[in-house]
Amino acid sequence: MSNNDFLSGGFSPALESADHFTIKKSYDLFIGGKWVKAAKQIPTTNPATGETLSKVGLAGKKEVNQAVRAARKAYDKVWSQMPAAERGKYLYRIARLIQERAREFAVVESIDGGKPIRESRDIDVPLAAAHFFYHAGWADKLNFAFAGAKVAPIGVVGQVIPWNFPLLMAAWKIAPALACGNTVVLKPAETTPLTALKLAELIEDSGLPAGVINIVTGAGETGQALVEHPDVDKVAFTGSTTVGKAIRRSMAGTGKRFTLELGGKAANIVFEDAPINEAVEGIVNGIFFNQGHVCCAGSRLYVQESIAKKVIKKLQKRMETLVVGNPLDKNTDIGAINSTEQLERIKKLVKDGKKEGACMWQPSGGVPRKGNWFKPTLFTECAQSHRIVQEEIFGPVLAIQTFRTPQEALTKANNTPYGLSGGVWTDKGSKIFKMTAGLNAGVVWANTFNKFDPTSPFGGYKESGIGREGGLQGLASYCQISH
Ligand code: TAP
Repeated sequence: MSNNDFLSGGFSPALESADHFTIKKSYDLFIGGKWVKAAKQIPTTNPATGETLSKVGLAGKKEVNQAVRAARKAYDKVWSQMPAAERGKYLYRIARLIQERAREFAVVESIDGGKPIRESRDIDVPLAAAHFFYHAGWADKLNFAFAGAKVAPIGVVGQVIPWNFPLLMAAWKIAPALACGNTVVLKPAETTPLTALKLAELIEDSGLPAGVINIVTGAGETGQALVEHPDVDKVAFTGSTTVGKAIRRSMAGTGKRFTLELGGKAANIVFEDAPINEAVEGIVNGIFFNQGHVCCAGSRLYVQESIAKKVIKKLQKRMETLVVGNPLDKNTDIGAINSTEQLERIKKLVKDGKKEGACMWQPSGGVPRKGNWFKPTLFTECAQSHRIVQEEIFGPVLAIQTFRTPQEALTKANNTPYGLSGGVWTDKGSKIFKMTAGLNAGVVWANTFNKFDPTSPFGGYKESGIGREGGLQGLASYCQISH
């Protein structure tokens, strides 16, 4: 596929170069500081072109067992015994190495996952480094974090992550675990293993003691073998609600600690007194960031009736300018859909939206010929009962409804099995307080959307999961705290 097969929205292509690093033909598993062959391998592809990028190990029960044993040994003999300040130094080193190799990580993330280079370069990679920096600082200050308490690590942590923020999710999980003195076995998602494997190479370079971080690639069964392993003391899972529920069931009665970060269906609420142009940018960022493959995406828009027509018109005008195309092109706003399975799921839900009577609109621009693409899409005339309003689509699809009073907005926004995030746009501070207090969501943004920071706890209510990651609350979930 040539660059001309992609669209650049009328701009000349501005491609990020991909010639400053190599992706190996195949990768083994990273266990106990060594590269270990798996009995089988699976391919990972570029969703923008369909080409196979590499083959990675498919870890089975045997390899998962080997990784957990390596993590246990490293925990008992090295990591839990090491002075906390020394542990912190390793985290700082990893953070700096991520910064040094930021361009490589950004490009690999975009090639393997489909996200626009502007996002991987400006959000995923800097935030991944920030998570290591932040938690490095806490490593020798845990007694101040939880003043008056006795703080101890938990042990071996099994971590399973999804494909929408592969490197960031790895950092988000590994950094606090290590800072608190635990060792980890991490399972990246099947469709996006490459940045986790690049991270394993970086970990080797950092001189981190063998077995402190183990990375086992594979499929759902690999994740299952990890979370069900009897010698794992804590499970940290980010993924779908369906799998999260199955994991929780499997852990019942085992005494394992766990945090589950699951799906979402956030309400983004725009009042008539909101700064409309900024709100439109916030709506676009809320739903089209990372192709809508975002757990906290603002996928339900509630607009006050008096301004609904105006907002929808401005939104459509803005959507006409969004460039769908080559993830490596700096002009691109919306990259490739992560996998053909996810593309099929989005198409199916959009079809159901039309069938149920909602009214679909898409901008006039095209999408590239090959690869997995879906145009930014909005639906009006939606009802609360529609599938596109109730279910997580995890794609660039927005369902719009109107409201008249703040109470109506709250009632509609809270009418969901999820409770991860939400947004409020208004000029009035009092309305912000009323709405943020009334929304059943773990994170609520006011006059902005999709802002992340390692100091800020993130997590959901109801079917969006249990526990928090980030900030002091996230740190607490990786420690045993006794008074
Ligand atoms: P899942 O299908 O649930 O997969 C997540 C991870 O779990 C993948 O690594 C997957 O492996 C693995 N897995 C699959 N079956 C498993 C099992 N039975 N036991 C243990 N692990 C298993 O989710 P996804 O489609 O990758 O990710 C999208 C979902 O993640 C969305 O619902 C999204 O909202 C949620 N998400 C939530 C958050 C937060 S913070 N709440 C953040 C990001 C994403 P394979 O890849 O090999 O299937």
